[in-house]
Amino acid sequence: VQSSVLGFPRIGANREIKKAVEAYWGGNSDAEAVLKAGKDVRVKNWQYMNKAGINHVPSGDFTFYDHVLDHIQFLGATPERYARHNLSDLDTFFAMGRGRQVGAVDEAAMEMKKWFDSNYHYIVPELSENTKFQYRTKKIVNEYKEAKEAGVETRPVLLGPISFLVLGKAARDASAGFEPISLLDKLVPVYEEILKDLKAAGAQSVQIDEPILVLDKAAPLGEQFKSTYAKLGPAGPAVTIASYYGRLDANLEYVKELPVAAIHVDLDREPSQLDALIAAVKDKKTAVSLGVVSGRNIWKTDLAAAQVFVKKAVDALGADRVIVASSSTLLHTPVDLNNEKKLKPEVKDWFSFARQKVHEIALLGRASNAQVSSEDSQALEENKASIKRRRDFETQSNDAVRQRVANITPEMLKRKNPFPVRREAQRVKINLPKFPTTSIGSFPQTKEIRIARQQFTKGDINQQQYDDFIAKEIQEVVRIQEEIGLDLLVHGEPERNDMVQYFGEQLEGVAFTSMGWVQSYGSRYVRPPIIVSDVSRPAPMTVRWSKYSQEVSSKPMKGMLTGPVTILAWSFPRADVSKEIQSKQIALALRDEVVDLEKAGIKAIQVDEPAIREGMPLRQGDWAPYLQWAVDSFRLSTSGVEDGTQTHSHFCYSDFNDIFSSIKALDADVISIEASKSDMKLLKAFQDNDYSNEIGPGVWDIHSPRVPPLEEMKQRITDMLKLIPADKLIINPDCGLKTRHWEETKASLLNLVAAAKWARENY
Ligand code: THG
Ligand code: ZN
Repeated sequence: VQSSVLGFPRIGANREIKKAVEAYWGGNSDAEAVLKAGKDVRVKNWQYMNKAGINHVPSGDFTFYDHVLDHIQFLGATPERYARHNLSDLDTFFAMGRGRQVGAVDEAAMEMKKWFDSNYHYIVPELSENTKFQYRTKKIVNEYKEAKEAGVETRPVLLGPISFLVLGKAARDASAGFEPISLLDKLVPVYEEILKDLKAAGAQSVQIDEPILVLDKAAPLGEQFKSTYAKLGPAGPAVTIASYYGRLDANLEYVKELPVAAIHVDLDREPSQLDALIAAVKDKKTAVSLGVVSGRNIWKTDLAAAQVFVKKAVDALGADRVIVASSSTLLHTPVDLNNEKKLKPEVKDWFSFARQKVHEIALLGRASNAQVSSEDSQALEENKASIKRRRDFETQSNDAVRQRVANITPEMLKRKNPFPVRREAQRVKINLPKFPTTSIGSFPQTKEIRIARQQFTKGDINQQQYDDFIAKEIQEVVRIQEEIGLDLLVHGEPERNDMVQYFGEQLEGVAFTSMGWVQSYGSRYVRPPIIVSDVSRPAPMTVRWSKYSQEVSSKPMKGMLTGPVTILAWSFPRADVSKEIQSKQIALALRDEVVDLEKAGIKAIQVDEPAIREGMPLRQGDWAPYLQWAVDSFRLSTSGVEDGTQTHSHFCYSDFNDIFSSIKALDADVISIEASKSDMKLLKAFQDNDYSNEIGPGVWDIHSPRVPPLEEMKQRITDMLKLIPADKLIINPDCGLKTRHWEETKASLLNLVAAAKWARENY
């Protein structure tokens, strides 16, 4: 039995890569320093895994921004608008990832999309009939050689050609009906070249990731997989084809026939696929790579349970055909639990971050070969004891919370009256004008705000000083909104770091880390909260500042919360109870918060669910139960208020044509959506589906610093009114403003308010 890691976090244990690339972007260092920081992190990772005893250590998975973007570049698929500037490879790479406005060059970034059902974003390849793939840079073989020089034999990792194409999109110059997969015959020869090059450099094996194998859309691609791997299988080093994040299901029928050395499956997400896999390869020579150590969660692995899986495979296939592995790349987990100095020891004992997982995998490998040293058997005993302590804790849960979830009634999921009745009550209570203007919630997080928060965290200023600072910020944000003439105000959220972390820090049953950073995109990282037990709200979380903001304004104020589905999606969930239960526990805590806000005089409350789409199961057959509990959770959190209190929700990624009935079922009084970039197709769906509540499709794309002119906003409103009744239309930007600067924020909001005034006069 051998051991392998499919990929390791590339941010560095102390966020070295963020620091290096941001210093470079800011003009405070040079390319040499960036490249050196990259090499240092890579070498550290390789040596760490090697020393731990991992047989297949990954190389090539490192990136300064995104690994799909690396592939775009080294496969020669850099769009011409970036290639034409004759920048260095590094600068061209960053121009694609984050855009570039330097001198004569003014290029926007390429599109970014959520990676499977995770909170990671990848850069979307742009492809057309004109794409000419070539073996453009030697990143993969160079990193293999670099590892070898550092004394570590590695297994290079590539994103497979079929996943690369399927994850891409048609470029603007593609002809109508163009399908990226049609480029497969042009792409595979480049992969063959890379594999030959790797073999020449001495690589024994290579890992080719085809994560799309766990999606429904891979079902019709059997022929493409067969023809591709008929070439890649024998081209160079021994190929392990890796699926992860889900189950192969029927795709196993063709995957088992591929001429590869090994097939990897994710047994963390889908343990049930082991039997089918063993049966599928039993009469062949193919080895199985068993993803038993989670790449998606931070729980210590139950090694005894994992050993049962391994033994089953060894008994059926023989030890030389079994590999123990991480379920997926470890990219989604923080680097090192030992960096956490503030976690309670009994809680810390439950967790395992990337470095700890490496040891679990290596230990499982040795244990499966009956090569346990006395140290190893002690580690196995300790693991058993730790898992038992965790299980004991789980059963001593918060009974009151569990009772409350068990006692949820259908009435609790419903507002007191249907929307038309609520609407009249809200007209009386809030009295907003026609075409009311509002924002999505956050206002610019300035340098001053970040500094004050840092000073407070470090203890350089005390609670009183910090609170005074926040109060002053809120006053200022309120004053600016009044001056601009907005109708429904917000407090601007200066007191919040991350919209999920902020709530995680205040909820009981949720642990948070000080160094548990996980890459979200490029140099942007998040620290996901960890749900460790039953969740409840020991005290109001947002009432103080919302109430304060209402006290300093005569205009109505909107309360701002993150919804239960999103809090759960952007946290590490616990593994012992269902997501449905966890989501409903969070929903009940938020329900109390919503009611408390209402009691404090807040007349409109927004509960954001930007993650509702990405949280969907990867297989369509699994959607219905998810959507049911997701919708129920949202309704549970928002239905405790009186008719006159207006509930809002916001969705960042409004790609929800296929889940429209669920969006409708949320029954929020007002929803704001991103529509400024996508065309009016989305709004047509609202009309076609008889959506009857109020809608605010963004009139301003806040993801760019550009100030949209008044005429443009008027035109957008005119277009919207063709599909949305005048008495249902809200005027707002398409997302929160925390990443924007004040200058463009003020200018754009002034135009937005002027556009609404114009609409009132003309409609
Ligand atoms: N919070 C969480 N997940 C998210 C978002 C979020 N996923 C989707 C989307 N929003 C991702 N966007 C961002 C945008 C900015 C940052 C992270 C994710 C960011 N991070 C700071 C950094 O890396 O410097 C650290 C922030 C902090 O102090 O916590 O700016 O909004 N959970
Ligand atoms: Zn948004």
